[in-house]
Amino acid sequence: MALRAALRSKCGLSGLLSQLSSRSSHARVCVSPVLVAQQRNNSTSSKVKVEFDQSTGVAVMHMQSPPVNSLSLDFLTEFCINVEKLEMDKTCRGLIITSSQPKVFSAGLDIMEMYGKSPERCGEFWRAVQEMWLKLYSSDMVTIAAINGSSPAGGCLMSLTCDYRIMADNPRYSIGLNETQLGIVAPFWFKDTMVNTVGHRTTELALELGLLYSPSEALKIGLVDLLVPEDEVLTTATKTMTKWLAIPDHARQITKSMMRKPTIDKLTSKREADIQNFVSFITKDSIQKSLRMYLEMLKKRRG
Ligand code: CO8
Repeated sequence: MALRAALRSKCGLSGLLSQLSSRSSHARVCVSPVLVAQQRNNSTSSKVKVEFDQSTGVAVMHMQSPPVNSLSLDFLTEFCINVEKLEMDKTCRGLIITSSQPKVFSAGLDIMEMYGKSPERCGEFWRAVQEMWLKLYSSDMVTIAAINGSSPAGGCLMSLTCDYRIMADNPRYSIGLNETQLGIVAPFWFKDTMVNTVGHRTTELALELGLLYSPSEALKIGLVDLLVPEDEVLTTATKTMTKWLAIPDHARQITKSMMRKPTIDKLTSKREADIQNFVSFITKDSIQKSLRMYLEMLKKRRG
């Protein structure tokens, strides 16, 4: 609950984290600073596991929320806390995001968070989705998505916020913003992130048709940057990270900000209105009906 309250409050996670780090400052007097940093950033919460290698400055975040790493409010809260912790630790320069679940990177937003929930709860959920996007899209760290499974909708969005995307070359996997297939509409900042990656026309087709691309199709349109055999996704991400970290941080960070700031500012300035839009859209009877049908289709497909 304290974590969720932090997400809602004005000073947000930074406030909570600075409280936490000031609480632990006594411990640092008698313990090696390297050990403290490692302890601080190697964490296993129930849905996210972080391994931080102090010697390389690279953290690997494993999403481990069965069965499909869907982005629930609890998941997003833990995820954001962990990203912010790494962001605040200036010895952490790179973040690789991957999945511990077989066959799935992330199934996107948890549909159960949008179905049959109160407007207040929907608003809280949407703020957490925005927070995840803002944290990742504006991160000073080099971020690489090691996409070792399917990555529809919000999973694709999470990948798109990264600086580089490496996907498993397995034709059974797919990636894309398929919202229209659920009868819902990707908001403007999902659209903007996709446009910034693959261009306007490709995004228009992709979003209107709710297209899910195979890895080779995704590579062709630039939705991912590299395909590798499934068992090489993480090692390739680690090698790629070394290349990116050879660029001086300040130059890369300023360049990243120059490319992304207008898109980030657009959501920041319209954040409350975007939450209101989401809540009034998602709670409509017709949209709830579409979501119910989609959930039933998912279950039937399984059976
Ligand atoms: N949320 C909640 N539960 C899910 C989700 C999800 N996104 N995806 C799958 N599940 C559930 C399934 O219902 C199933 O549950 P159960 O075990 O109770 O039957 C379980 O997870 C396992 O699913 P599968 O058997 O389908 O697993 P597979 O390994 O065969 O397939 C896939 C994995 C490919 C990820 C597949 O589950 C799938 O396609 N899922 C749907 C993905 C999807 O369409 N996500 C869209 C979410 S919407 C979004 O992210 C952006 C919304 C923007 C909102 C804008 C509004 C204005």
